[in-house]
Amino acid sequence: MATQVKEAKKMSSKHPKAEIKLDFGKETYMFWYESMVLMRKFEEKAGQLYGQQKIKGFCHLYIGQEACGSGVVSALKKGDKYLTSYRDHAIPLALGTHPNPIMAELFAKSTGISKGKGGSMHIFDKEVGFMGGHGIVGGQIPLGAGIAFAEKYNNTGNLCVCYMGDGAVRQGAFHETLNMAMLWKLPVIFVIENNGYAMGTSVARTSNVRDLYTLGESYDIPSEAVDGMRCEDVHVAVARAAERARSGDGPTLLEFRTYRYRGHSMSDPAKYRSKEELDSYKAQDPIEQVKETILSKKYATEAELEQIDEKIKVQVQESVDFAENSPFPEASDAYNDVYAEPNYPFILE
Ligand SMILES: Cc1ncc(C[n+]2csc(CCOP(=O)(O)OP(=O)(O)O)c2C)c(N)n1
Ligand SMILES: [Mg+2]
Repeated sequence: MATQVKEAKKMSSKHPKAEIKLDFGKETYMFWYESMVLMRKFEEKAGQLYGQQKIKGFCHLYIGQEACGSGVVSALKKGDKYLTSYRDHAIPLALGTHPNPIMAELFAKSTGISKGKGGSMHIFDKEVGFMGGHGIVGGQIPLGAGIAFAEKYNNTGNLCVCYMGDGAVRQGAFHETLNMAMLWKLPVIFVIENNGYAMGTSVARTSNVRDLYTLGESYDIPSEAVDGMRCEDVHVAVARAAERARSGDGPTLLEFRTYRYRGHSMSDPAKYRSKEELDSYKAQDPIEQVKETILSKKYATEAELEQIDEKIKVQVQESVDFAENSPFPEASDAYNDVYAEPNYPFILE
């Protein structure tokens, strides 16, 4: 993949790249490390609990893709909005959502972030700007442009990052949204997390267009491929896109080349790919890459990183205890928080 990224790394000459200096300090590296270890340990635990049938229904893990979350969050600011697909537990953790209500949501408990009524695919935390958690492939793409439209209309200076998988780019909604977003110069960053597969179907089997970032160029959107296993590359590309969005130049499309170590969901044994392929990505593990830099730059010692790991392990276990000890929602709660409430705030206020 590394060579694939290198070959693909270009942007149309109509949209020259702004210079962004690669100058990350201790604080950024420690943020990347802590947030990615939290995502990884949280989801490894969720996977285990799924096996024990404590967590039921759908459960799609982000393990392997963590740099695509942390590298974006470090490049943006409070007030910016985020949307993604059903692979949605990890990004809010990087944004600062407490692990307890996310774990409780996976357990379908009333203390969950969506009151136990959404489950794994519907994590939502307005406080940190995380606008879901969407189960319909590509469904969040027009919503992301809509949010960006609202930010522009209200002159907030905020932008919206809209994540999607490689499978979602074959949806009509993707193309319609890209066209309008560029026409209206909306402050949106479209992020394709190209992990090589849509369920069991590889990118190569879905279209002749395999360099997915080139799809943005059809709509005159500045577009590029990024090594999604490296926080540094992700951060720089997003910082550049954010500058463009905030200065009124409109959207950017970024294709993060990444990989999920686990199957599509918990019910997928992932027999469509080889062990060699998986191992080649594990050798580029984003957490290990960041750890190596932290140690080589002496931002922390091995022992200090182990202490962070231990602290996070305890935090994850606390989230499990919190979820276990919480009640399920009352049956009558099924009638609450339904769109058709007479005082639905967005309509009446
Ligand atoms: C409109 C729609 N069609 C089909 C599905 C079933 N489905 C769920 S996930 C998925 C694959 C999507 O893959 P991709 O966009 O690459 O995201 P990834 O799972 O790799 O993150 C499909 C086809 C769905 N949820 N919505
Ligand atoms: Mg995919």
